[in-house]
Amino acid sequence: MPMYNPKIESMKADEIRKLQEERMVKMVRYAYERVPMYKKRFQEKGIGPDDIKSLEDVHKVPFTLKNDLRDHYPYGILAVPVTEVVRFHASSGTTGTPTVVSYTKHDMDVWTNNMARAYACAGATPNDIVQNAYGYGLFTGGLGFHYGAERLGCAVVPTATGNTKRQLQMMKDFQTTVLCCTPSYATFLGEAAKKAGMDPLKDLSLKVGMFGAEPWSNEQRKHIQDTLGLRAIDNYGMSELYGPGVAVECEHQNGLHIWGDEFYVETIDPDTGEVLEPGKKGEMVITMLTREAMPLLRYRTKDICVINWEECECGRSHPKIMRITGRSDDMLIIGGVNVFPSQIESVLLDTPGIGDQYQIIVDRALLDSLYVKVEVAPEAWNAPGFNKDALAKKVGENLTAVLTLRAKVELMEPGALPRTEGKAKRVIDLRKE
Ligand code: DLL
Repeated sequence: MPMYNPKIESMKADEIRKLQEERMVKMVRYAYERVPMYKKRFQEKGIGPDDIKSLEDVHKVPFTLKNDLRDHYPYGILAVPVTEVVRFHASSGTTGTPTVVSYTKHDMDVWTNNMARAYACAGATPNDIVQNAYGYGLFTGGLGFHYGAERLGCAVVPTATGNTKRQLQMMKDFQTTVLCCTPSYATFLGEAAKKAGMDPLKDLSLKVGMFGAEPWSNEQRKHIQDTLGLRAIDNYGMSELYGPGVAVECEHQNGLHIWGDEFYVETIDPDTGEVLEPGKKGEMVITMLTREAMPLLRYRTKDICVINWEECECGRSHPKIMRITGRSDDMLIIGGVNVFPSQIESVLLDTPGIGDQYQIIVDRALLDSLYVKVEVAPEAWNAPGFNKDALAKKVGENLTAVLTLRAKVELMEPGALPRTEGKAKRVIDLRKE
């Protein structure tokens, strides 16, 4: 498959390392000089930018955490005047405060190029018709996949998420060849097509699926490929790292190429912070090498994976990350939306009449919705005129407002949820195989 930028994509590993080293040294100085948080962190460690002379020194650089973004909400990590920002996106923080990310014109260009590379890597060409069923808005999926496809020269159909019937109709009528959405929505689309009497293998023209934003398995991949008749490609990214387009599989579907000229990737032991050898499973830590608006040094993604520097059959020598196998924190991804149990808890605690015992149930059958069982506070339960349905509706609305996710709420009598002697089991994730 032709590369979008062969000069960069076919660089050899040692050339990539050299470029990474030059860019890393520059980026550390840039962040130190422009972001007070970084200057403070370096000074606390008793080091300065001069101590980072090569990639061997990177382990000395302090980590950045999601909470740092929350603590500096909204503009604290900006390294440029806000007038140079051309785009903001935001994703869920671990509590109510969102994580804001910002982009200069240069950053938008890098992101869009990364996405164009991703499409070409997956096997898309300028002749393709791309149906983009990721959410448009603050979530980076919609606009990221949109502009990347345009840059490659494809025709984009910006359907966004939902409205499945219309989605399928357009896919058929427009003869869509590339589908972009979460793997769970791809599965749902396949089932919905069959229910509507369509034979996706005959009626649709799909060739490539650009799937990501949530964990998925090889079995799920096989099922989607067999149902929709396309090559299902894994796409990894996160809002803090521009959005999608950080790493993508090629036609060999054997690990995701992470663009080494833009991202310096390490894996660490999540407990000790110690850097691990390539090939050892650990938490992925990424430094963006040319980000202008919001430099992030050694950002702890909390995603668990393995790095592999072996050259791929496709001719790319950029490092690969093998499929994400989990997270080192408790973040859940429901229908592509990131949810922290702590956010759910704070909504429940803030709703008058609600007790302090709850359970979060996540199941594939519920697709993109959340199911919460929660006890009513005894005073409210016993109050004359207590209206259970009205309270359940209120809790559901509050959860949806904060999480941007449909929520089904079941109110329980005080004491009805099981008590455990140890840690309460708050999350029941029925999706885990
Ligand atoms: O999910 C960006 C994106 C959009 C990626 C569309 C791919 C496609 P966030 O909402 O910030 O950004 O969520 C980032 O989602 O830390 C992972 O835990 C998870 N994630 C993303 N892609 C994958 C994947 C977007 N391919 C968080 N496999 C990340 C497993 C993934 N987990």
